[in-house]
Amino acid sequence: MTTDLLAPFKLNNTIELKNRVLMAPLTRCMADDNLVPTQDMVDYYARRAQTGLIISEATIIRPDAQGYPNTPGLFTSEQIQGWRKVTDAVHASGGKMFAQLWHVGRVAHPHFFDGDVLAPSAIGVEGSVPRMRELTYITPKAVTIDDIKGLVADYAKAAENAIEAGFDGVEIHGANGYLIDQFLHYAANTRSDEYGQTPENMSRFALEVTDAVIAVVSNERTALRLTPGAYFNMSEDSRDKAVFDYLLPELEKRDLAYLHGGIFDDSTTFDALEGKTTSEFLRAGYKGTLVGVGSYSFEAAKEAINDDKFDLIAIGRPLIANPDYISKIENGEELVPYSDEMLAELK
Ligand code: FNR
Ligand code: 8K6
Repeated sequence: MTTDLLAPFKLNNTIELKNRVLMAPLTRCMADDNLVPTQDMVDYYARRAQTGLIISEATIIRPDAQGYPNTPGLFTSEQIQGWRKVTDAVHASGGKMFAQLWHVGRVAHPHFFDGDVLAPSAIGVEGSVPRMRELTYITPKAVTIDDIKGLVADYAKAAENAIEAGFDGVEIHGANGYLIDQFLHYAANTRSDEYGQTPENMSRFALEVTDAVIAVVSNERTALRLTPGAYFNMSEDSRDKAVFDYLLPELEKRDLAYLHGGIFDDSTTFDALEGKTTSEFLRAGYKGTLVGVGSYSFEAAKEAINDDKFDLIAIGRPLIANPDYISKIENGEELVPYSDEMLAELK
């Protein structure tokens, strides 16, 4: 029997999705100057409510989490009210939505806020802020234990704000070389205390954030995105695999809503992961609900899910190009191909 991706899927006792096709989190840099979602964002997300679950664009948990212009936040009452309009519109159109909670760590730039750029260790990234090339990245400050406690508390507060804003749950952004991922990779974490050096220590921050978020919104409304293979803002280290080998069974015990791989092309294999792709590696180490992502067509996703490679699919760029992706698939209509120029406007 083949699985129908367009049939409902029960995530857990709290959340049932109307189909297995998720909208991947997609940063669009279109919030207003107070980082509040706009009416264009309300309409953009509502148009995509046919997907089983919309994952919001990465949304910063506090000012020093920002590394790109006009990325929305979830730390002021104005931002919460702005998101409320988005979630109301998505719900009115029959959809569900999680907020992706974000801190970019060392990829932050002080152009956007007052204060230090924070990271596990004082190791900078090369390069500059996209679209603002004059802003080159700086060497971050290694966080103190007090900084870490504050960060964990602020992830939990942002999760609480997300529920107040009407989201059905949250996806913690632990992927793509941002703060949580910086703790998980040797290239960015050279700490000598209980947050560094061993897989257990390097996993501590990710697990503390996850547990703090679960404590306020419940495990059934908490998801996590991870990038075991370094590919963006990060370089590979052969020791990285051991960190994820420790982390994945720990996460399995938390019975999350789902675990999500963060990758642009899931055919990419990683030497540090014994030649596995992101979804192969996560599937081997984690038995809970897994979301696959990364350059999948609907047909390829159907095949992968039927081969039990993962349970749900997240679609990113094709959903930028086709707000009506689900009905096009249902009706066998041709999709509009994605192009980078489409990022200039919220359609
Ligand atoms: C992304 N991606 C991304 N990932 C994430 O975790 N948070 C984010 O905010 C963003 N933002 C973002 C913006 C843009 C313009 C692109 C193209 C991608 C990655 C995204 O969620 C997804 O993993 C990739 O796009 C691969 O999926 P597709 O597009 O091949 O279906
Ligand atoms: C202002 C620019 C918008 C910033 C978007 C940030 C979200 C991450 C998307 C960046 C794309 C990077 C692609 C890296 C692919 C590497 C493939 C090996």
